[in-house]
Amino acid sequence: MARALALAASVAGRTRPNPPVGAVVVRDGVTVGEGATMPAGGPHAEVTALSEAGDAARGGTLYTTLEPCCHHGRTPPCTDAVLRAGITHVIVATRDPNPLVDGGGVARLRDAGVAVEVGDGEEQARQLYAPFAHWVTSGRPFVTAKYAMTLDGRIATRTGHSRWVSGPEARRLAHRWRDTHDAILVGVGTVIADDPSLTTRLGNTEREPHHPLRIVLDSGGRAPLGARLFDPALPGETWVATTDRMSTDHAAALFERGVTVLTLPEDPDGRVALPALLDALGERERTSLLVEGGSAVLGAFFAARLVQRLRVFIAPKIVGGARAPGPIGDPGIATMDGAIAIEGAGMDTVGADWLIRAELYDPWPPHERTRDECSPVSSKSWAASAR
Ligand code: AOF
Ligand code: ZN
Repeated sequence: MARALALAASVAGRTRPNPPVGAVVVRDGVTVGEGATMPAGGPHAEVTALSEAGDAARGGTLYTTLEPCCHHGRTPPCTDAVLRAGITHVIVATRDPNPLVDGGGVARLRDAGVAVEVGDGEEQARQLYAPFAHWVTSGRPFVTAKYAMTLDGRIATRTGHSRWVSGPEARRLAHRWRDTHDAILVGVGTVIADDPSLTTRLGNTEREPHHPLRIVLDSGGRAPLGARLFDPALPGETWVATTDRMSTDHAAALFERGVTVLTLPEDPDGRVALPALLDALGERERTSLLVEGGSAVLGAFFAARLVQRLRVFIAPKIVGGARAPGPIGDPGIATMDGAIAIEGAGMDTVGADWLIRAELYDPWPPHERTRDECSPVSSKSWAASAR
């Protein structure tokens, strides 16, 4: 299962909207086939592993990080491929949170006489599939809020200087998060202040980077056309999420640079309505969104309670200053009893910095709602009825 989880991690960020799965076929103690999920429409992990194994799969064991699917989506059910291959044991890390599967794959295999065990590597698998679980059940991307602050809670000095708060190890880890996300978002204030490129840089020792879809929240069209983000030479895509307040000339100039302009409803303060943005991203099959700031944007996401996961670097340094900004902007909470409570946070050290990790919401609480048969509906008709 460790090998299957490593295969799954190797394709994280590259399979949307499908969850990244790893599968290994073992026969008489020898690995005879391996696979990882291909981009949507391509074969699932199990199918690749089974076809690599060929006849050697007969009587063998399949390790898979996610329950084999039993429905007809873009591809046929993996359970059929498992049965055809003559596999007699299946070890699954966790059940598929997709309501079309959700236990139906395990039930289908057991009905056919295959011995199925669920739970080996479950904790790691649940971490990996939290974004997919959230998207497939809510239709919106799973939101991770990320920021780096000093020990006195500042994300920049009083002059706005912010390069860098955290050290090189923390910044490298942040690039690995970009690598596994479907989309990344900043506000127009960050574009004006920092002129970021928001690409993924993994260093030359690792794999080919995946560049998430870059999104700028810019309700009035203030981001300068010369910003790095609008350079047509950048790898991957850039979108500007805006409202009717952006002038048509500005929208046309962005379009000319290859930028997609997404015009969305306004919230009562005249900013882009975040629920509408998340719905639009979910419909376009973006399952995970990394929100990198600045404080106005993080404030809006927290105020609307739209954050699922928190990743905070704390640098052992102090800058002070009553006007030096903190990570979460207006409006803020009035009294301590209204504070957003963070439970079960964990801490690691990353270089000289601390990393606080917390889950604000479990998209996939343990539940007994296990299907005892496969769903008769196809993904398409289910997705249509869910909206
Ligand atoms: C698996 N193995 O490697 C993955 C699975 O449209 P399709 O046919 O590609 O099916 C997508 C669904 O299959 C997806 O929503 C999830 O429930 C499951 N993903 N299942 O057996 C895999 N990626
Ligand atoms: Zn499948």
